Amino acid sequence: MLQFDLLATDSSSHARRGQLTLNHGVVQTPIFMPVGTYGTVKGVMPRSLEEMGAQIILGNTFHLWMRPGQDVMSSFGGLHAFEQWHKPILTDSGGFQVWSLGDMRKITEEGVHFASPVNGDKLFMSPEVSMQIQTTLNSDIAMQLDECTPYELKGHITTADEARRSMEMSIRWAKRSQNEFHRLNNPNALFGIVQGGMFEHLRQESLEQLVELDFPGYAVGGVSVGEPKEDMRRIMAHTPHRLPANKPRYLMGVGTPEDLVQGVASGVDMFDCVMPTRNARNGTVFTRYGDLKLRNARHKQDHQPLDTSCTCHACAGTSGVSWDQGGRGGFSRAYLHHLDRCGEMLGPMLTTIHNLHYYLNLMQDVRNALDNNRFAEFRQQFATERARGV
Ligand code: PRF
Ligand code: ZN
Repeated sequence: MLQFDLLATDSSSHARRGQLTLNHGVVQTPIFMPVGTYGTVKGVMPRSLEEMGAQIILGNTFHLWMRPGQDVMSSFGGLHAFEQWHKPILTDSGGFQVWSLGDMRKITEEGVHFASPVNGDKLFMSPEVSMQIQTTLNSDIAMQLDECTPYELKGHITTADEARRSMEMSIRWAKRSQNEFHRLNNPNALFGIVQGGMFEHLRQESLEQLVELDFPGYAVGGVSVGEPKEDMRRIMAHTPHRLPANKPRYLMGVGTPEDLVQGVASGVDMFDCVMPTRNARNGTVFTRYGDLKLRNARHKQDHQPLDTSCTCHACAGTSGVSWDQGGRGGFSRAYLHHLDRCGEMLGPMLTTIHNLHYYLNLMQDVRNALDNNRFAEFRQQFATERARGV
């Protein structure tokens, strides 16, 4: 089941404020979804995710199929009980992950043949298999199996002909995914995925054919796959707002804070990206005033928190009052720099909490701006503050 209610629309852009009701709860949109590939948002306890205001997280069909496998997932009745997260979950279909295997796989009309990266076993992923696994996982939102059209392969930039063939196969896989999803009586919601590479006319064809299949929600895939930023912006400006207004729109694997705000303005309701969690583990931190490289020696003696305006547990400690608002501050840049130098696990745990809090809070600010009819003003201020520098 899925219900989507549009609460407000912005007059200066395609931005919308909405509410998504799923089997495991209600999600306020626009929303960022933390990535939990292996059934864990790396280094973060579910209770911390809740504290940060996470409403829905991602899981990965491909990874959970490799390990622990379908039998274990089935014995738990799905992913929620297994990973102890009781709010909504969206699972990606495996299309993108299989694609990332490179030379280890062979894609045919029937599906994808590949060797397990875990033990070398010969495996086969088809739209039907993906739906069977996602049904076992009991995710609130399942994704169709698609082929993520690459931007370039070994120096060759994908042509319109190649992008068309790939997009047309994804449409056939959308139908097969939908048939299998219904055959299995899956009680959740299945999203279709628009492909078409960097070509607007192919994106248009893809979305029209998917809309005919009447999915309860739609994703835009095949962006942020190594293309120049201007290509990504071009597709973002073209596709999302052309999808049905009464259904949720999800931009897959995007992006920076600026991309998210741009995405909202383009009419996107849902985002996921490994950037906040992965960058946290590499010592790159997002703040209101720009990005901060924790490994830089200039932080060695800095007593300020990562983000002086932030109320996360890392920046504000248990008080929840930011440094700028007169709080005593939480963990200092100096301390986090030290933890990183020593390879201590608390370091990435705290930077991950901060980065996710930043992304989730950014979307909360976006929702507040939309509720109060001042999204244009918000965008301006956001851009100015982010450009200031930490
Ligand atoms: N397809 C699927 N998952 C994805 C993508 C896609 O195109 C992307 C592209 N950015 C991220 N994750 N199934
Ligand atoms: Zn913080």
